[in-house]
Amino acid sequence: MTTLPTYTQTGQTVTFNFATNLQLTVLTASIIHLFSDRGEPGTSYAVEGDKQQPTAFTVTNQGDHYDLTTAALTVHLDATGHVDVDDAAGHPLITDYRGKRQLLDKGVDKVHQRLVEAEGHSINGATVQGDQGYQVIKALAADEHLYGLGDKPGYLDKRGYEYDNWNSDNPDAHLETFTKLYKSIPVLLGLKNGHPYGLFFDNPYRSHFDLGKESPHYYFYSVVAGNLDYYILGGASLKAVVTNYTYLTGRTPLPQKWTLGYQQSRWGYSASQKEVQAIADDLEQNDLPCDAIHFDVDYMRGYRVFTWDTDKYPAGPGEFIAQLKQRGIRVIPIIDPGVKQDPDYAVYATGLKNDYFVKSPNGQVYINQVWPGNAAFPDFGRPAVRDWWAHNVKFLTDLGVAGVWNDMNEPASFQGPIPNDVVFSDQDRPATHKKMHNVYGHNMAQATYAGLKAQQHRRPFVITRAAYAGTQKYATVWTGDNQSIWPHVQLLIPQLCTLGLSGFSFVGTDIGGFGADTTPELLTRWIEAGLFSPLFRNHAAMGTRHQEPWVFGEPTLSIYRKYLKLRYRFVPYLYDLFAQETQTGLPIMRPLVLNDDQDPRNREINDEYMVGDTVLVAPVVQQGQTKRLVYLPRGEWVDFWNNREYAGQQDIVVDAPLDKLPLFVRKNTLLPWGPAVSHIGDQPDTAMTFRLFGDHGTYDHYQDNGTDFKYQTGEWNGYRVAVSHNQVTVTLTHHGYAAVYQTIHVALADRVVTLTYQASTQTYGPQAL
Ligand code: MIG
Repeated sequence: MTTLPTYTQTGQTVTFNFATNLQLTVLTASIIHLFSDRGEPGTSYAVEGDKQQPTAFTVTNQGDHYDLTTAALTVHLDATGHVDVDDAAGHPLITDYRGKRQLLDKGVDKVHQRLVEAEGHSINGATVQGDQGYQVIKALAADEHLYGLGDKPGYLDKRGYEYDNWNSDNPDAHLETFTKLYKSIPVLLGLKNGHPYGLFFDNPYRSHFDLGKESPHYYFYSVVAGNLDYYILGGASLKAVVTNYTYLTGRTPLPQKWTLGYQQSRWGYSASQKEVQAIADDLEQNDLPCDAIHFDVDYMRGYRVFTWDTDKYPAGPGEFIAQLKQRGIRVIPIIDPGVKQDPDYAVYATGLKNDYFVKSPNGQVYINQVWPGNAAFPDFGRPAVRDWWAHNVKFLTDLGVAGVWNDMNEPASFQGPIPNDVVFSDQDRPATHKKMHNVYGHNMAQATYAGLKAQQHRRPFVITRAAYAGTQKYATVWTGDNQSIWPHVQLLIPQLCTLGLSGFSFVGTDIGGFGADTTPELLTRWIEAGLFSPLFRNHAAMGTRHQEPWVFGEPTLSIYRKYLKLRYRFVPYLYDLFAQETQTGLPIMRPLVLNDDQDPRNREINDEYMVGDTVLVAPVVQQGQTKRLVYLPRGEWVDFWNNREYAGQQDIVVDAPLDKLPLFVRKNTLLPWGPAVSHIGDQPDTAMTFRLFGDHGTYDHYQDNGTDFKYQTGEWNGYRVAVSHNQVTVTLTHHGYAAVYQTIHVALADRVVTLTYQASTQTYGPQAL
């Protein structure tokens, strides 16, 4: 029998003396870091700052293994280095698989395999490990569900599929056959026999997950290089696991309130002032609320980033942006990483002079092609390059833009992929594209965030396509180039919910579909299905059929308008959820399983989602369907449209004609009900309405100026609204923001009760019923 290794303990780190040392660091009772140094220098891009909290734990020798025990987890480590994790009650969560992998038999012999692979097809998706890689194999229970991994397309439960982490821009229709997309977020959430846990593999190199596809007995993670570096996450519920994961990798900061409004986009609008003007006019004339128009690559001078083609903007871009702003419309321009190779172009010349671009191994600036033709790629891993980029953002903020949309930052390239050995920096150390690829978009987003923050003193609005774990601290994400096909309106539910489980709360898809031609019915169902996606943007590719809300006439226009107006009613609720999210990491759009992981029915629902804890959305995602089955989770439910009440834990059939999004509210819920506005201004609201669903309810509402960081020094108000059988009360639970609501309306089933603010006592008199 192998004997147990000795160990040393320094603070909360225990180092076990194997041939290659294995370190366990207790960060909190529910977060344990497992690390084995395989010679890779550098620090994490996902985890910033010291996350260790003073935590009690014990290490005990159990004869054939050690137990490292905290209040929430026990890690068993045996003499051969196997790691098994139980929760505090002794339920196994994570168990090393002791057997050998059994490669999937795909019915191909060696000769054919070589032929097929020579044509570029992959037979066995498993990462080729090379001599620097390793794999981690964990046992699967018969009853085990696996969630997470960011934007991977497919279903909520990822068990039975395989995935790769290598940020990729692939224009084909994203379906469950895809193993990779734009983002690499190597976090798994599991429910093993109903017991929740998480595993976060913090290694940016190309990695692969096989989640019980190769075998029903195990799942594995493999990676081409880097240290063994992962986090064991516990928690009494999936919610607690998400809270722990976002404690570790960070949370989406509170956004500006207007960013929750509707946004209109199409690749091509920004080719001229006239075209954008026409869109703004149409929005207004058609009574469609809207907060932003996005400017795709066409506004630039020959696709040169941080330039504006002033010939196409007779008013001048600054003046035009100001005019739109006056009409309530903000401008979000796109910025790609590729800098046009043009010695007469200042951004390129400066980057070249200061050595800010990535280089071929021979020392020459590496050039590939993107929109501007030949282009150089900023070395975003370096702090100095991020600072430079942040400073470049000033060109746009000086013109008055409201945010920046980062695209192509996988990084994508038109002239073949960037070779692995191109020299990219890892902070100030030379590294390779192989290592830095998956964090390129992350670092670009961070630079953009820093630039906006420094110049605007507002909460930065950055949208990014590529991301790594932790990018949620800097950017909103969208799911890239979907298509106008029914499978993509279906996909938005599990995909956005999965991003939420993976730490990304501010997410959205291109409503109507980016590629291909939409249909009136598809567009209508999309605005319904995506109604609560925090990023709420209609976007389409140049060359596709137009899909602005008015182009199909009636009834599309009226239905679309009805849902835009409904969205604005829900904005204060969404904003409250964001305020909570900054404390809990819990996403806005949630799969049912996140709110209740103990109801087995919730564990595989792909066509319903929840907004916070109280709103249930069951969109129609099939062409031609006008009725659908809805599973109502535990509790009691009120049909939003007709107040009919239902008991939970049953399936009901609901009518869903084209103009109806099936929507339910948990019985006895109060919700804030925003004003009917066409734009979300920076002016404070003087009144707020709350709507009661059911007979009684309590609600905590958050208010601040919706724009800057003053809330962090206490400039916010908290309100507790309560409706009981005999009275309505509103309590100002925190008063730090001067613009307190003067009036509060509470809409009950049969009447509206109004309370007025008494400045002298800072109270709202209770109202007897
Ligand atoms: O190669 O800028 O995903 O939203 O409209 C395409 C043009 C580049 C891809 C983005 C899309 C954007 C488009 N871009």
